[in-house]
Amino acid sequence: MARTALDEMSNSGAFTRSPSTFRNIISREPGSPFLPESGRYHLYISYACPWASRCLSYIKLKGLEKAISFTSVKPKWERTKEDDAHMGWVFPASDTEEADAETDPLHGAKSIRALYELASSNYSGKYTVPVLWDKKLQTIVNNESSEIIRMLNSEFNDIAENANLDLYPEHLRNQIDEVNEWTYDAINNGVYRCGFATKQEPYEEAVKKLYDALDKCEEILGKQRYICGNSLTEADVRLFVTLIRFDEVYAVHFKCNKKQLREYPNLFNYTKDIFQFPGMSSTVSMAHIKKHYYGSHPTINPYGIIPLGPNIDYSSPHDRNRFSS
Ligand SMILES: N[C@@H](CCC(=O)N[C@@H](CS)C(=O)NCC(=O)O)C(=O)O
Repeated sequence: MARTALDEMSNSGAFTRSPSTFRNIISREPGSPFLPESGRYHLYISYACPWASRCLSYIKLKGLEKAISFTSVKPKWERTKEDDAHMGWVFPASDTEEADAETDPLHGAKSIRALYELASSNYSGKYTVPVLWDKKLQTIVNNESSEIIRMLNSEFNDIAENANLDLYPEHLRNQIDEVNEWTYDAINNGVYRCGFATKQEPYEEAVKKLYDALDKCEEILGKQRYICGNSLTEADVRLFVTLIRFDEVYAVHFKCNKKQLREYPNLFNYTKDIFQFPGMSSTVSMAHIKKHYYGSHPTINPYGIIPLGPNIDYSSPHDRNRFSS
């Protein structure tokens, strides 16, 4: 049976995310089957999805828009086939049906599921975004955002407009890896573990871990501009995609309401700072984000009502210039 994240609940009531399956690597190494050629790859995203938004952020930050095309699906999950009950990401029927969503320019596919079925006849995992598609070999290169961003950072520098921006510099690698480990577990995936828990205990465990980690970030960000020092790194992009969704969605939909993000002065200003980094605001569609979460998880929000607030203006002034960068 076709699965979604809503099926990844253990008997203990805890949400357990399964690993991604397409794990090919684009590399500049001679002889690599996936060379970083301009125009060869296409990134399928949903503006709603934090993992896909990481990848889109890299396209914008590295200046790869001319080299790598991208398409966003519609925000709300729909039936992906008439003859089964699977709900997932679908493309609009026309480019005018939904703002910021487009038809599939490569195959005219109806759904992300259809792309996985084109790439593999016996795929049995979830039909997730992001999907990095190879137009040359007609297959999925990789569907794991943490790996896609590494490739976008380092392998396309011959064609990237901002080749000098290195978000995973050699001297910070250990620190970035260490921060990623606890922020992924407690924050990026942590909000899902709060929201998708079906029993009180795993929910409380996830909430505790989440707020301990947010408190830790708040403290670090009281001393420096970014999470690994005074320059923007991969660890910031990874944190940002969750923080920008926090008050508008996770605080309500995923019951992460012990504290709102805007009650943390450093974290809140930091989120604004990254939002205002050139290119970043174009990766955020709050309309898609809200439509997706509130509309696609009927077990959590059966009537699909979208709360009207809080409508935070992330382009308003922040105080992060007090640190050098
Ligand atoms: N490990 C993946 C996770 C991607 C993921 O979970 N994407 C969600 C959207 S936020 C998805 O497409 N879910 C589809 C489903 O659960 O059926 C990554 O980081 O790339």
